[in-house]
Amino acid sequence: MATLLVKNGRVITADSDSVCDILVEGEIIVAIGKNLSVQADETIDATGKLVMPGGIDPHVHLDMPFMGTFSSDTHETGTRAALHGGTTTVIDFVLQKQGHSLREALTEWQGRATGTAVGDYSFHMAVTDFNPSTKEEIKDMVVEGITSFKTFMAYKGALMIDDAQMVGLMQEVKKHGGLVTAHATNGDLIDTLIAQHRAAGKLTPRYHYLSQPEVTEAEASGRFCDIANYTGVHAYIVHLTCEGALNQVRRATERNQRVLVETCIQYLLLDASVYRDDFEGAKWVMSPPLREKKDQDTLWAGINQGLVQVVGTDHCPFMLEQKQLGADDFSRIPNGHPAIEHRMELLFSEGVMQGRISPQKFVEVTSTNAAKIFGMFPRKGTISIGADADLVLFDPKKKHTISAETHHMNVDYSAYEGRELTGKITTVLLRGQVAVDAGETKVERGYGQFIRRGPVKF
Ligand code: DUC
Ligand code: ZN
Ligand code: ZN
Ligand code: ZN
Repeated sequence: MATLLVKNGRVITADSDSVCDILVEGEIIVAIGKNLSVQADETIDATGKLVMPGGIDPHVHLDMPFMGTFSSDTHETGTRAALHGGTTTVIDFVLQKQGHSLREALTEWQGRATGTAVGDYSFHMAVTDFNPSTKEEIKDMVVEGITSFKTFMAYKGALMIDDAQMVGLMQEVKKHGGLVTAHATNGDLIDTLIAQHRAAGKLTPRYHYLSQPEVTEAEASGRFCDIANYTGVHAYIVHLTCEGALNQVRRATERNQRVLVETCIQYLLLDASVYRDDFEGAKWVMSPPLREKKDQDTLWAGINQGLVQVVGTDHCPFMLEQKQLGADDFSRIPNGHPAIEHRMELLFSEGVMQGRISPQKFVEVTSTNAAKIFGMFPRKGTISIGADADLVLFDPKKKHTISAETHHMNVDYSAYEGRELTGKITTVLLRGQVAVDAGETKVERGYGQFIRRGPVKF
């Protein structure tokens, strides 16, 4: 089997930081040590670079039917862009159609991703209609390696489940050792505010934001924690954005409950000042919306306090023409923004280089914690003997600027246009193959594999 030696890099994992060599054989790491005296088929000199585990983005929506259109990155373009940004594994959401089975939805998503994904991927199952027949399918999904079940507490009529379904789902998932995750916002409250704004002729992107105030998220987050506590299931809140919601998680810890929390890069770096009465703000129309400076401070602190374990993206890109579906009505703007490619470099530059988080915390929240929570550890999420050789080589000094002109995502704008970053990914390995080097993709469509997952190990 072919061997590859990554020499002399500063190797950073969630629990170590030292200059050493990594020997890869085939897809797997087989040795780690200082000055390994081996003759490999290929050697990469990583002197002066950081070498970190390939990123895991556990929150992406690729080729997803949503709000009358499809998110614009396919499994091919989305995973390729992810690789350019050091993310070697993504977890995408399969959406059950209400009135239909989980199996049908899974088959549909497998049809889109199999043989097209460039990077590794897995699926969460979004249960949008929990009933006696879907209840029977939960164990089948676990057998398929799909151990996390997503719920929407909003988007009534399309995706939302009620509390009765929530409790039933949690009880069933608990039996099979799985995890229940939630888009935790109060759908009824949001729908009421949207209707009030529309009735008053308030139709610009700013009213998207004003229809989802902090209370809509804090209330649902608290309710989700409470029901999860009652059932005892492993629980995880996706894209948590604000102080009010994180305080509900903090409250849960006071009764010795642990609720796992993901935030997304945009909630750390961008704020609600982008929502004005012109249409430009549509670029950042997402749910939940961007929040305030005080919420950013809460989230950075939450990461260092261990209350926030994961930084994902909720990558859900739409072309500007698709955003135009809501030109006359904010409630029809497809929700979502593109970020899959820049999560790691943004977090490194704004987090590590600005002294807000340590390099090891960076590895935890971009990779290791997601691998543990979503049942892929230690195959993914670390640099250890026997793990997949998913490695990111990072030049911490190199400066560059984000632009839609140069990104790889299939979307015609950047949510971070013109932002200057310090630190650039130079080489990415996925299962022992050089997947990206000096800005060029080195693996083909179809190289990405479906990753079967096990129970929570966090
Ligand atoms: N929020 C978004 O912004 N897009 C996709 C789905 C979601 O919950
Ligand atoms: Zn059907
Ligand atoms: Zn969501
Ligand atoms: Zn999402």
